[in-house]
Amino acid sequence: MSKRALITGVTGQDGSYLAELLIDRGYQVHGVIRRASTFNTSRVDHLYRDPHDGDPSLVLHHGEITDGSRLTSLLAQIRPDEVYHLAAQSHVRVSFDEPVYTSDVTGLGTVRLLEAIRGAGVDCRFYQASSSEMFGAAPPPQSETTPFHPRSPYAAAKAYGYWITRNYRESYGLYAVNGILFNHESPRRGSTFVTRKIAIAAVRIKLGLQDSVHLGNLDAVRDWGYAPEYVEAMWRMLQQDEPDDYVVATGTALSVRRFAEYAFERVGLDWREHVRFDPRYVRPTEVDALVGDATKAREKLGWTARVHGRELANIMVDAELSALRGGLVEQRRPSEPVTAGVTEW
Ligand code: NAP
Ligand code: G4F
Repeated sequence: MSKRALITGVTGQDGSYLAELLIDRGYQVHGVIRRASTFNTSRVDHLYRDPHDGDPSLVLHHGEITDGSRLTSLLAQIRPDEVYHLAAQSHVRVSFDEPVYTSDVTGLGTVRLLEAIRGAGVDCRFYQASSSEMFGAAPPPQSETTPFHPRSPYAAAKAYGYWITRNYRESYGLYAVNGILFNHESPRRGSTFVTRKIAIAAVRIKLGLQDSVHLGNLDAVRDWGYAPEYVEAMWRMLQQDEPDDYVVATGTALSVRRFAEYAFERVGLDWREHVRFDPRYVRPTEVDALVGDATKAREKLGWTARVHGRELANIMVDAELSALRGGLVEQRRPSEPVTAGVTEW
């Protein structure tokens, strides 16, 4: 019998890489997707097999993280060995516009899923997608012992998710872990996160499809890693003898400005000629610097990051170039409104 894993947020960047990894390791993966009027499975379509051709390795179920009764019925039906809780309203800037919704999905979503596990009486291991954003104003380097100081509704919601996960571990003996992941990116990153926004813009400018890109705070420092490596760390956390919490990071500090420099250099351009400032992208409170100390993950999980700053920028720009040349990337400008009045952060 193959192991069964349940992934919430399977249609997201991390969910898609994690599904690939688990299927490669012989798991049957069950993914929760939201019903939408348009297709939202593009990141996992390549993993889908027609169920008429045999037992599928990826099974998708409709579900909403705000719907506790649905989560309980899914748990009871699937009875997974491992649950990876990745679903979230994951955009920090958007969380300032939608603080209550973000708290509901990103914060309370975690306790709904934990209660569903208890309610369905399933014996499984649980991974919570915690975030370096929880450290917020705490100065780097940040490790598992650094106190949290959240600087956004998103970060406050993730801090709740972190503590409720620990509480279920301590109260009920659930094998529940927090992966405190620092920023990780890839060609599958949502196009409104800054690295992907920059990579898309650099390529489109190079190809003459747009002239400039508008950004906010260029001084912010992040520790950017490569998403496929980070899902390996998630899996390792659930294979240990005892549940624990881990920081996952590269340890390399890079500013937004420097990332833009690398991305534009990759296509032979000078970022200073194309990047414009737009105050709309400045946040009410900013997280100035996140740089992780992943010593514990290295020592206990045997995990270290291999891809760092410039190489990551190259991977993302190269992917954008080949996708655009292959006609796979949408043509609209990433920094302009999708529909009138809605800012694409
Ligand atoms: P992402 O690309 O934004 O994916 C988020 C996923 O959650 C998507 O599948 C989305 O579905 C789903 N989702 C959102 N709201 C939902 C709801 N109400 N019910 C059910 N599903 C819902 O995020 P990611 O970058 O893969 O990150 C995965 C997780 O790790 C998130 O919890 C994020 O907060 C956390 N995290 C990410 C990073 C990072 O740097 N990437 C770092 C630390 C922590 P749709 O496709 O339908 O929108
Ligand atoms: O790419 P970002 O939107 O990522 P942010 O806010 O660091 O959050 C991401 O990483 C977290 C882990 O630390 C995750 F938990 C979270 O889910 C998400 O994946 O912004 C990075 C930095 C910020 O300082 C922002 O102010 O880039 C700055 N920035 C400057 N101009 C911009 C822009 N960010 C965006 N999204 N768009 C801009 O135009």
